[in-house]
Amino acid sequence: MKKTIITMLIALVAMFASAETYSYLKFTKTDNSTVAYSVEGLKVTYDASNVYITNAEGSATIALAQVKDMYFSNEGGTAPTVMIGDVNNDGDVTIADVTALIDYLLSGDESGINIAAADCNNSTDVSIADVTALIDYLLSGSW
Ligand SMILES: [Ca+2]
Ligand SMILES: [Ca+2]
Repeated sequence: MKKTIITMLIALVAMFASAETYSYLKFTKTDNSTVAYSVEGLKVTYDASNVYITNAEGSATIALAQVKDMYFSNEGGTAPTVMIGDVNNDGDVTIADVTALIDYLLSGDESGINIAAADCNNSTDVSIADVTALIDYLLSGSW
């Protein structure tokens, strides 16, 4: 029993000690975007519907319903993660993305298209070569 308490205390101390070295408090939202807040002067409060974040840079409010995850990190950055190949933005890379990509190349219509996910061969532009790369990925399972 004593051993358990000591172990818990060490874990707590380690937790606080490491928390002090982190530079950002980050939130992952339900749409998988992330926001980072500097821990400098950080104060976090919440009520039944929102999280209120105040730090040296200002303040922000996030609806609790939008919060998927909350954690400390040393990396800032607010760029949402992009799933390469998920051209139609439905969370999966399938043959439907090939269709969406071809439709886009033929029509030039970006509506409903995640253009950042369409550059499958990482060439910084979207062309027929990305269709080939996407089909290769679907057939082989690797980029
Ligand atoms: Ca998709
Ligand atoms: Ca490309």
